[in-house]
Amino acid sequence: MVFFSDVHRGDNSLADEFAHNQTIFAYALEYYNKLGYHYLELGDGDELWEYKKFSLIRSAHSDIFYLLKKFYDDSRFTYFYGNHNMMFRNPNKVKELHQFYDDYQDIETSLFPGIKIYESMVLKDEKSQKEVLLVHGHQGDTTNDKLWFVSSILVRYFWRNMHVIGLKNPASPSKNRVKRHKIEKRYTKWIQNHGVGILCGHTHRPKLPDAGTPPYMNTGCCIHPRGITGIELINREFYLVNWYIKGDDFGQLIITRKIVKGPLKFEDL
Ligand SMILES: [Mn+2]
Repeated sequence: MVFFSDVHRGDNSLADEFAHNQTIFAYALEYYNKLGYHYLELGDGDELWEYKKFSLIRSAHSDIFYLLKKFYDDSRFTYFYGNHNMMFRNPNKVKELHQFYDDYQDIETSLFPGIKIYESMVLKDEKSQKEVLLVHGHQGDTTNDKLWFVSSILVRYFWRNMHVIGLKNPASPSKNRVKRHKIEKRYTKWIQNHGVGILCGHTHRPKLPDAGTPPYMNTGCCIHPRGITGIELINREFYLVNWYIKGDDFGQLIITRKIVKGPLKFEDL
């Protein structure tokens, strides 16, 4: 399995914070698809606060959706919603994911027919009986959970324009360290109260814990200035990975994958 979250796919304009990483993300998806991974996207995959219509995002990143469709058609794609794509709680809105208009062929064609949108899921290891809650993570953050509608309007009409001129929202947990720590503390408390680990996104801060500490894992995001981060689960072991562009010995740019931390065994959670 591979987990990414907070891809924030947008319209490929200057306001699209994912645009500069799309080549890296597409290459990573190709890698995971070839190796038969199941891709779980833990929320905020599509940036519906800034762009109301999913069709705009679909056509701006058609190469990415072409790859995602390969996973989906092979039952290896699971879509969770986060605060930025919470609109997909509405079954009518989900229909926008079922098909799209193919400009080249001039026809409506299927994308993710019958897709199910999840808020959360529990991943249970049969051998150790340990459990991990898969969820986006805004549930531990009031402004982004209960007040999501107000925040979404602010983002659509104010912050989107600010992004174009290079300014970021300082109150967003992804940009604010104090807020991020507060949310991380809440996750840890929840883990201790429930005896279940958490694997989420939302804060944009990647995290793989040490064995014996509270099992709080975070994928990080795909809009970082230098590459994307995610979590792989291979043979009951978790790895935190980073994909980025670097120069090789000949000065040619290559996309590369680095294990930042791990392995962390399921039984050590
Ligand atoms: Mn979020």
